[in-house]
Amino acid sequence: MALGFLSRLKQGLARSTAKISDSIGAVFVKRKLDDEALSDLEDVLVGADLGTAVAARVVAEFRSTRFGKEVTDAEIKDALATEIARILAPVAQSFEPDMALKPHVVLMVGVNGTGKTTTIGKLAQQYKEQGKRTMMVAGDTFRAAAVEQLQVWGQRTGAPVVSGPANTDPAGLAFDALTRAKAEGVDVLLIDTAGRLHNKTALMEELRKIIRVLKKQDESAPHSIFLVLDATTGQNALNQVDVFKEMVNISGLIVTKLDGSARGGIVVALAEEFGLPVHFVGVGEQAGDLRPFDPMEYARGLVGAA
Ligand SMILES: Nc1nc2c(ncn2[C@@H]2O[C@H](COP(=O)(O)OP(=O)(O)OP(=O)(O)O)[C@@H](O)[C@H]2O)c(=O)[nH]1
Ligand SMILES: [Mg+2]
Repeated sequence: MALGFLSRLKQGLARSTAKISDSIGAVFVKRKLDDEALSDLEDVLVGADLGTAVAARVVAEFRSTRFGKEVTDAEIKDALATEIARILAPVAQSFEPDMALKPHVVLMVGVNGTGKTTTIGKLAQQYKEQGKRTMMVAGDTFRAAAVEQLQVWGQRTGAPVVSGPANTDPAGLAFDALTRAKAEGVDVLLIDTAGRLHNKTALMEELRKIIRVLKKQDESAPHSIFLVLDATTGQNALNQVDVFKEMVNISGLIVTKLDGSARGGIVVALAEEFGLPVHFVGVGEQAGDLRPFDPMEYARGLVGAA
């Protein structure tokens, strides 16, 4: 049976929730919010990957509004969810392709294994269900398996996959795909890229070349560049944003594998540090497990607020 929107996210976040919720439960069994309790709370938040800046701010907020009062763990969770949702609200921007562009060109970038190819497949599936026409580009021409992986999604969704022989220039592939997408009236062109090349400079050159070549045909392309981050890497995701921001103009983030991780708090740290839009979160391997990002729902799910 298909799980509803909320239960799916909740189930996905279960590990993060248990970690935060249990720690708060242990710290706040009806007690006064004093220095020691606040310090314990800060430890819980840092331990849950929210980042030291967020943890300090949340604790300062609690100090100014509730210091010396008796609090229950439920009250703490409620207040915490509200605080976290406030941090997340500005970055929670759902993504809708601009149907007037024909095609809206999306470049998917990120370190290897974060979920770029899977995310492209999930998006193709969702767009198919919405009656949008999608085309995928197997821009990771390094690995044969990468092309096959995309072709599986192509078969599932009926969306054409543009690919070339091994080691084809991905920029040329992207250029040809854009020509074809325009001719065929495609709504969304999803371009996959390699996560790993021999070094950072090579990867940067490759990504920049894809962008340069797309612009020859359409000055405004790519219209979106999504950086895909794997939540299980925790704080390392912050470094990846730094690295990729130097290479290309990231328009938004997608955070995957929240289901396999106790590090859902990383989304809060990302929001605080970069303020980049978070368009989707991945909570599983099925197409339906790529969810738009709702700040209050996420915050309540994360801390285990009822
Ligand atoms: N549990 C879980 N697994 C995911 C999620 N997103 C992707 N995966 C899995 O993560 C693995 C890597 O995903 P890929 O899509 O191949 O990652 P990639 O970024 O394309 O990797 P490279 O092509 O090697 O750069 C696959 O086994 C996916 O099924 C998610 O949200 N949850
Ligand atoms: Mg891939």
